[in-house]
Amino acid sequence: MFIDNGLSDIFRPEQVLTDQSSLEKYGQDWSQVGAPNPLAIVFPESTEQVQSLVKLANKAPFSLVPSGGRTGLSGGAMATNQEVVVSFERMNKVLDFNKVDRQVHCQAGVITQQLQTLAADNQLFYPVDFASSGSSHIGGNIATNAGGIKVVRYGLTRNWVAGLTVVTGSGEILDLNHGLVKNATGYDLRHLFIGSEGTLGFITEATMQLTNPPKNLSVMVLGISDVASIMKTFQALKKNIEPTALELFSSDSVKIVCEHKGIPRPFDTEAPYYLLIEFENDSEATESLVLETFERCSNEGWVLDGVMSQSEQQAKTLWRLREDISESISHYSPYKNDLAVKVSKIPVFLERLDQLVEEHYPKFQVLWYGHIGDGNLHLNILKPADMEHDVFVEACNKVNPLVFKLVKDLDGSISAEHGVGTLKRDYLAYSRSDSEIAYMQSLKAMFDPNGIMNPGKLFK
Ligand code: S2G
Ligand code: ZN
Repeated sequence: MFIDNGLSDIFRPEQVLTDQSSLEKYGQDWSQVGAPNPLAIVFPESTEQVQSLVKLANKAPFSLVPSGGRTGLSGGAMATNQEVVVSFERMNKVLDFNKVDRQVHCQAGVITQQLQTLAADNQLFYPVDFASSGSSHIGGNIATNAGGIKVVRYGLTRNWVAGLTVVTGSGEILDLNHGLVKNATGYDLRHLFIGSEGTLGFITEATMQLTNPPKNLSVMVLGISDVASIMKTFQALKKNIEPTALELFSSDSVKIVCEHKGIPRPFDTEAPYYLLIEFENDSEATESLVLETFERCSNEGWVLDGVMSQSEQQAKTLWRLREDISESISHYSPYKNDLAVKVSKIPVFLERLDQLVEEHYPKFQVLWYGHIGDGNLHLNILKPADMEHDVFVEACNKVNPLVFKLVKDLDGSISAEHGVGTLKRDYLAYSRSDSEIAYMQSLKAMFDPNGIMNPGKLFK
């Protein structure tokens, strides 16, 4: 039975949903870890309404789970314990676009692709992009510091947040940095909320920075002969071009995507690994440099074959080999690792991970793909069709300590871009020291003294 808890004093009836299908839809994210069990879903229309809700939640009390596009993969937007889910679907307005500052001031519920299109319509570019950009919200991208496929050239969401309006867990509205390029007036609180996964308060509005679009992009896909040749080829290319994207994917990923999506293989040669390089093909000189490098890498035996896009359409089709992996493997209910090490440590990381996977995942199909240019690898273990999901997850969890120990030994991160949520919460110590975790918990207590903000995420 739904207890109003005072929500009707803040929201109109159509802004509060309690029907079973809405509770299920809004009470989970793409991680689907645990069963959605929220108390209600509310749809605020302003920062002030979010503030009234937070004040009420501190009094009632009840917990709050922020909900954007719900494309998260670590359980950050799951509501499994009678929390009130706060969806930003109704806060989806662009509030201002300033051509001089090249900034967009928008509400948190603006879809990432909407921002990308607004930028393009004004001959500008919003450079954070990933497969889920058609449904993810800017607010959620900021709360998880989303990365994606252009990080190697443009950095993460954090680099593009010029200002934030937040409501803290104690119900205070903070207007942070006001879009300023320079502002040396103490701690930059904006950067605490970026990547906070809704545990400190709500992001209700953002001022996003835009930039000049890249020119004349070409995409090259290379078949790579073995793990050691991946970074040798990458280094050889990096000497001559500043890629806008550098992605790795394994042979099985190509097979599954081409079969699932009915798209052509990049070339006939089968290779164990593939590198996708996107770059600004802005002159004949650049093109011939790239082709010379391709020749040299082939002569070294690092590259087995390759193709360079001759049109925008062909570039898009080559990108699908990488961008369609996630969706093409979802029916295998993959066990996802999202690991990162410094780029200089990728060779030793891949080599030692390869041995570890061989030894400990023998019967499982393992897909390697990810943003190798940022040192970020998504190691996805596919569930055998005849294996119970829980048994499979259990078997994968068992290997985590070995995988995370390897990452820790290399000063890497057990969650490069998907966040901690609940899935990586118990492994935080592999990437953060006890003192760091203690400081983070003190910050959480300061911004959210009653612990109503997204409880159980990041920390127990
Ligand atoms: C990617 C998307 C989610 C996943 O493809 O880069 O971040 O791991 C991922 O499938
Ligand atoms: Zn990724």
